[in-house]
This record gives sequence, C-alpha cells and structure tokens, in this order.
Amino acid sequence: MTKKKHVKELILKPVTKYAVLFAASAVAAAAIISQAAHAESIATSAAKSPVTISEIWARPSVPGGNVSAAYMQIKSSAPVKLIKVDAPVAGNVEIHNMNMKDGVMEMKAVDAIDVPANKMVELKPGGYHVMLMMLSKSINKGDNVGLKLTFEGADKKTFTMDVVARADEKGSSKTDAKSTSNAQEKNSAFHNH
Ligand SMILES: [Cu+2]
Repeated sequence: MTKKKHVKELILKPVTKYAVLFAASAVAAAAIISQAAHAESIATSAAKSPVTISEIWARPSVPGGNVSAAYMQIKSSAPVKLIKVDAPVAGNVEIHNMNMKDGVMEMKAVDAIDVPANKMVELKPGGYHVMLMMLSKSINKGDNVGLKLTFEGADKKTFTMDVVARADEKGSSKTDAKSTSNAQEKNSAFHNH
C-alpha cells in the first residue's frame, strides 16, 4: 500500500510542476502575441514583413492638377526591393527618381528601389518618390492617402504592405529640401513619361 502511494506522489509532482510551467508560458506567450499585434497595427498590416515604413507623407495636389507624390523612409532587416506601388486614388502610380543632370533637375521612372538590409532608404523631395498620377480626386492637406507597397525579397518572393500617407506640406520645412526642389518638383510633376 505505502509503496503504491509513494509511486503516485512521484508521478503527480512532475505533472503539477509541468502544469504550472505551462500556465506561465501560456501567459507569457499571450503577452508577446498581444504586443506583436499592437506593434503590427502601427507599423504595417503585413505579417512577418522585414520592412518598416516611417515618416510617410504625401504632397497635397495643386488646384487643377491631378498629380501628387508620396515620400517615406524604408528600413528592412533583410535586403528587399520596392518594385511596385498602387494607390486607389491614382489611376497610374510610378516610382520616380530625381537627379541633377547638367545643372537641370531630371525626373525619371525607375523599375525598383533597392533597400539594403538595415540601411534606411529615404524617399524625399529631390530624390526618390512615389508619383501619383491621374488622381480621381484632389489630395488636400490632412487627407489620408492609402498606398499598397509591393516588395521583392532576395528569394524573389513578393509581399505587400498597406500604408497610409498623410497629406502635408512637409517638403518646404525640411532642412535638406531647398525651396527650389519644391518648385521644380511641382513643375516637373506635370510632364509625362
Ligand atoms: Cu515624379
């Protein structure tokens, strides 16, 4: 009898310990999951994306114009390429770059923007930008402009991120953006290519 009881105790003990450990890890896991879900809702709608988008904004369209541009900072823990941008508000979206060539600011469509691992790439006035063309409605200061970014990883697999750019007049207040680049961007925004 006593021998049997002893055995029972031996079995019970580890089981109880295990149950307590399991309960503790379940609580910890739940905390991690809720934290991750919270962070995700702020940074990106894409699960497991290595990419973080920050400082995202769009330029309000000029009266009578149907173009705008969006800017952002892109950082990724793995090398990726921004290969495509879609926006419900724009009939045509292109990825552009601006370069000084022979003293003239030139705007060109590019196939992709390379984002090396852990190196921030900035889309800003006078440089890379998302060109929003054929706008279905004007973009006014304070408007939220939804964008779908398509990235390609080193494994050639693509993934998308839904982000929102707030329409603002940031470009003119930035220290690295001269007032001339602002005017040139507005002018060149009307050319076709
Ligand atoms: Cu452009």
